[in-house]
Amino acid sequence: MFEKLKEKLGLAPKKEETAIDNLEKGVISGTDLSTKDADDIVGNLKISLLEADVSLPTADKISTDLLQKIKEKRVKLKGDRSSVLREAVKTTILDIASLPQPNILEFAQKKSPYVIMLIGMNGTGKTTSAAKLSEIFKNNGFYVVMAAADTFRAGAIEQIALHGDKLGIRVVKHQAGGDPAAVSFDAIKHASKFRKSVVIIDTAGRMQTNKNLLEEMKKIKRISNPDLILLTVDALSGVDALNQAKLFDESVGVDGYIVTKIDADAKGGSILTLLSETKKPILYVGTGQGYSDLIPFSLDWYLDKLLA
Ligand SMILES: Nc1nc2c(ncn2[C@@H]2O[C@H](COP(=O)(O)OP(=O)(O)OP(=O)(O)O)[C@@H](O)[C@H]2O)c(=O)[nH]1
Ligand SMILES: [Mg+2]
Repeated sequence: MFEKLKEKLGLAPKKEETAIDNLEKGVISGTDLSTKDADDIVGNLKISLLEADVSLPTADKISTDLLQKIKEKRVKLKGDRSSVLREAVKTTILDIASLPQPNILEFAQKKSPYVIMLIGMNGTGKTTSAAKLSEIFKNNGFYVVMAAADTFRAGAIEQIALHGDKLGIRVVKHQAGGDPAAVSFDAIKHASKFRKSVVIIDTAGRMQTNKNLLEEMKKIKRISNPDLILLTVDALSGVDALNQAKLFDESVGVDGYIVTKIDADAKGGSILTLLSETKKPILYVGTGQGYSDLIPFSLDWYLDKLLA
């Protein structure tokens, strides 16, 4: 997914001139970079960020801060130009998007059962992420229970039950069409019998317009009182990622994100937008369809890929 944004940022080898080529040329020719040159270069970079699905306010902030840094570092740019420039882009984004990175394995050590509720739009990867998270907790010595609280979509209960069978993880389920809050309640009750346990609640996918499902989600929250509510966001959703984050945060409250499908051909900008505009952490990223394809997010890792 990183190639496109990298290319847009002018950091991938490319035939045509990039913003960074232009910047380097200004320095190589020995002339100081004029204010207009720097403005042009950063202006191009801003367009590139927008094309890579970064939101306007975030692209604005990155551009303004980067311009400032380029001006400050003009003399040093005469040395190792590319690395100085990369560093400037990196520190600009770090300043804007760094957040403390919560470690949920540590949180779960302190409370049992530790309850995680997964919410999100249809098809964003809730059920798959529930299975992947279960595997992580199981491998760390927790007794894990998945609550099949998507009683709405046909086949959803069977889908999560199948994951449970494959992983050897207990799935608490009721009938299709049943009350998802009651399923969650039963899963928590079951997990309470174990000393070090985690409950992962898989909920039904919601469209922005579906008021009933939004109400149902609030009820699950009320009854199960989750320790952590994670929103799954499909990396391919681009600029809509922010709308989804706002909608779910307003309706039920979101503690952080799992950004899924970053192995697909996404542009990657939604990650920066989510971090800089909602100031909520991305806990994990989904990198494929296998159970082990969920890795803890780190901004350094993301930027290393982006700026490699
Ligand atoms: N490539 C890739 N595919 C993923 C990833 N996460 C989920 N998927 C796939 O996306 C599809 C939808 O995933 P689900 O987990 O069923 O999504 P959901 O949010 O539970 O969907 P609904 O319950 O219908 O709302 C499945 O085919 C998953 O295998 C990921 O990180 N990478
Ligand atoms: Mg699902």
